[in-house]
Amino acid sequence: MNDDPARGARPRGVSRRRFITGTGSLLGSAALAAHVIPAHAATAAAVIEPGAHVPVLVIGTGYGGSVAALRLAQAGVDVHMVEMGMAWDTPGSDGKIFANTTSPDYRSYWLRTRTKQPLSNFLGFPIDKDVPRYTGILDAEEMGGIIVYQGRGVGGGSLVNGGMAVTPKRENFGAVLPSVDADEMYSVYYPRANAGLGVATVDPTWFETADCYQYARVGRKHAQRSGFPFVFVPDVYDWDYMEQEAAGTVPKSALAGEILYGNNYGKKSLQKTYLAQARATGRVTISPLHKVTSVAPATGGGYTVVIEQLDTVGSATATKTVTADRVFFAAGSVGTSKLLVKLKATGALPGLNSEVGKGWGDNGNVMCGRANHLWDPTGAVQSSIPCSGIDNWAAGGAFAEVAPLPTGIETFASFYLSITKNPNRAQFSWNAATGKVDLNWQTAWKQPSIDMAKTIFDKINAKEGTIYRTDLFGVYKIWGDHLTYHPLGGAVLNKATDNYGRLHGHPGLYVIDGALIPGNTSVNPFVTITALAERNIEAIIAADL
Ligand code: FAE
Repeated sequence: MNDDPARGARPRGVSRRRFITGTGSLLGSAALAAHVIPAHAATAAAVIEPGAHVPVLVIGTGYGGSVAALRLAQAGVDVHMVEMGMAWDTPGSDGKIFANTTSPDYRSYWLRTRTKQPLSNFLGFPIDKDVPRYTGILDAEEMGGIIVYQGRGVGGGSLVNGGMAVTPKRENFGAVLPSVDADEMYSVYYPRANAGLGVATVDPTWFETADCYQYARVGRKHAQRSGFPFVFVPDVYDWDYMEQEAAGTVPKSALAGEILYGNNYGKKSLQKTYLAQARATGRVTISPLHKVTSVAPATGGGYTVVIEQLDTVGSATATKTVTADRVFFAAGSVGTSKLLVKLKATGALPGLNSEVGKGWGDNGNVMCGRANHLWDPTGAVQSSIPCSGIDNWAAGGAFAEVAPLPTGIETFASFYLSITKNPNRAQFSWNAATGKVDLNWQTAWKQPSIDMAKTIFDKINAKEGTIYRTDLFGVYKIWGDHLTYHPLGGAVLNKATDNYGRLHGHPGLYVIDGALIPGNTSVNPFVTITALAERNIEAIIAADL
């Protein structure tokens, strides 16, 4: 019997004591995975009934869906939101709703029996481990040549993301959304989105002395010594709360390494902002653990929507058919694109045009680490919330987040997630043989991203006399080029839809999420997704309802 909680993940040749006191927190403890799983983790909310008729049905509860629900409800329209993930409002047997990044357990992954951690290795050793299959919070969806990480649950990506809330530079906006009036976006909708999301920046004075941002100060020093502009990046984390975490007066979240599998305190996810406001109108209800599988015109007007109710191992326990006068696709870039491509190909929505499924990009995401000298420690306790970046977009096509490596030990590593101007775009298509939707992205298409990231890090390494880490993504592998956190496109604005997200061919169907954005935002995407949704829903409410 395995009575050693760390045994499953412990690298060979590392003593048990060193493993637990050292890298143990990163590698995780199988003990947590053995937690008793609550039988009924879904809330007994007012879930949708078979045969129901709703004025508006929103598929998904991420940024686009939450904006749509709030603004429609404020305009007096009743909205029902359908979310395939869990409600994430009930603590597990450890008293916490969310699992720690350093110790993934049953709550951490969407229907996987083994974790798929973005940093798959540490000190060259693989760190993934077995977990019980469960409707967990992070989906590592394998789409052929790329793993697309997405949040699952009420709040969508806001549950798992770093909260970095970045408005693109005005001069880059024309390339992001060419058909949208930039003046309007920068004077009305970006400010509205930032206010609705609760965006703020770290106090620069506190930043200078906070132990948990030593890694960011080292990142700044290295960037500036190589002549790169270093910028503070706003976030939706409650910065006052983080200062209290550092002072030891409140339970820790960012300073306990929480992020990838949810933050128990401090982060203003959509559950605390747009969705809280939406629910407060009394007009918005949500069905968690409900997955939309079909939308088709109903006889007599509106749409027939087929929904599977899921249990926590992902099996359908009921199939419900409802009708909706209008349907908003807000299932995220991948979720919305997959649904629309399937519905067009199978004849459910024959009027959709041939742009559906096209224009998908990865926001140019690529990761890397650098090995610093012993006189440049990055800190044992690192805030899991990034607060800064290196801007080389204009000269080299890369904007790099100075990211944490919250292992709980000193690693002497600097870690970065770069967003790059990768020009490659992929397409979703229906595979009749498998009955699934494929994406034709190829791993080799990340090479431009690597080249652009190198414009920053080759120079810094040369200046500092340092080298790339080769132990984070495999054995002797420098680049994390197998994944994206930022899927965008697949139902591009003004192509698959009109200039406000109305799907061509089927009046009353709308796209209102990251699927509208053609593959890249030049920075982290959720502020742009939110601002575009604010713009579009305002026009839709004024003209269509
Ligand atoms: P999204 O938030 O993905 O919501 C879609 C929702 O629809 C999800 O809850 C799905 O479970 C649900 N859904 C899908 N299909 C169905 C269906 N058939 N039926 C019912 N429900 C369905 O969409 N962005 C930033 O700007 N800053 C960051 O710091 C940042 N960090 C990130 C870190 C990680 C690890 C990840 C994964 C993402 C990060 N992102 C970040 C990206 C950001 O979260 C993402 O762009 C947005 O969440 C996308 O918003 P959408 O509204 O498009």
